[in-house]
Amino acid sequence: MITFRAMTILHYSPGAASLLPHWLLIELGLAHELRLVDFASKQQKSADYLALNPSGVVPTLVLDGRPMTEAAAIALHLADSHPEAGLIPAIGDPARRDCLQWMFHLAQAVQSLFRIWWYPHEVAGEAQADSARAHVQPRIEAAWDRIDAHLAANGPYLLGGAPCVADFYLTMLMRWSRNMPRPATAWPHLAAHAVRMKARPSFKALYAAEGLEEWA
Ligand SMILES: N[C@@H](CCC(=O)N[C@@H](CS)C(=O)NCC(=O)O)C(=O)O
Repeated sequence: MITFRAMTILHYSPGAASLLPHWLLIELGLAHELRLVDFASKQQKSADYLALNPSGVVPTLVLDGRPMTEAAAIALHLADSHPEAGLIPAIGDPARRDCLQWMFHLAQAVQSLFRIWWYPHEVAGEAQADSARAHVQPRIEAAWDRIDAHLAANGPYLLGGAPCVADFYLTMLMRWSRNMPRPATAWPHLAAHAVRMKARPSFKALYAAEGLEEWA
């Protein structure tokens, strides 16, 4: 087990991909300091921040003086470092492969679609931004179809009866869809999953810490 000695620092922006590691830090009861990255002034592209996170995005988690990037990787690391919390099955447990599969699926097949939804000009240019969004919307909805069907058959959580780290990730991604034409909560099993995850005390603490109100 890894011991967190030096102050753990999370560079974040409210509601952004940093929400996942932030939520887990709270859920796991780990002391941490929050540092706001000001998107309005493009602080995420400043030389100081790029030295921590060359992609110029949040989150960055500084652990023992070393920066770590990529929300899904940070989440897995936090879950693995605190096995007592039961947020990831142990090596050798067959359920671990399902957890890893969901984490990579959410990162690769869902979060990446949201990147297009939020930043359509990156893939299609400013002139084609609306078209890129129109193309990505049904792909996000297809992802909800698939996960909702999985929860219907195997839920209420992704691995069955108890939440794992991927359920926290799923909740963050569902939250991002809240203003889309068909938010994730239009799917019944996803909606029930969101209600369960939002009932956790750590979710309320997360919202208070990030100053969030919508989708409470
Ligand atoms: N693959 C990265 C993506 C993170 C990401 O896209 N973060 C967004 C907020 S949700 C960001 O920092 N956007 C600011 C920008 O791209 O300038 C991760 O999962 O950590």
